[in-house]
Amino acid sequence: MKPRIEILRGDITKISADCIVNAANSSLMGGGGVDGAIHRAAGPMLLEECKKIRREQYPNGLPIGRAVATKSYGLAKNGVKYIIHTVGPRAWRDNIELLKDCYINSLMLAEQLGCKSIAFPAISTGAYGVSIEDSARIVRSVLKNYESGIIERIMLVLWSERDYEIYKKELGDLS
Ligand code: AR6
Repeated sequence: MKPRIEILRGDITKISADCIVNAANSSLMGGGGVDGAIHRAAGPMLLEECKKIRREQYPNGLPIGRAVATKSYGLAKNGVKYIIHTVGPRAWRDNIELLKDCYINSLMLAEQLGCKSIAFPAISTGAYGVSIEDSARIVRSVLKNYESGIIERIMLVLWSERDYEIYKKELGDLS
């Protein structure tokens, strides 16, 4: 089954979905941008769970392209069950095609968790410097043939009007 793809403008911490994806860094200790917004909305228990993941699973940090899930804490009020944390590539030093892995591994993890809906921010397009055009192209390559027995809705949440317009132009035919 092909999931419904929705392109939305707004704040991912206000979205209702079974899981939302965080554009984290490999330390998993929080930061600015969407990561900061998610940690603020979820509350301090999220950082505690991230510290445990670092200790028990990723002492050297979460590698680029990989994904891990935590509970949603304060975001449960939106109906969010899980937060999936993934680390995007940095435009100035990594292969930006690794962004594909962020989306694929987040989708696979969401399926394993039984999520019917998932919301993504435009990973790597803020502090990590990937252009929104490259992001739209890479997300398109992942989603155009994506099918799932579990995920029914994929939301792509863009913060700025410009990013939203570019996604609409590049991915609108999939939605
Ligand atoms: N909802 C949806 N999208 C948002 C929100 C929000 N509340 N806030 C920002 N964006 P960034 P990155 C957009 O910088 O490039 C952090 O410090 C933003 O406009 O959050 O992957 C981490 O800790 C942009 O389009 O993530 C890492 O150190 C997109 O989200 C580093 O930044 C991603 O921007 C990760 O950088």
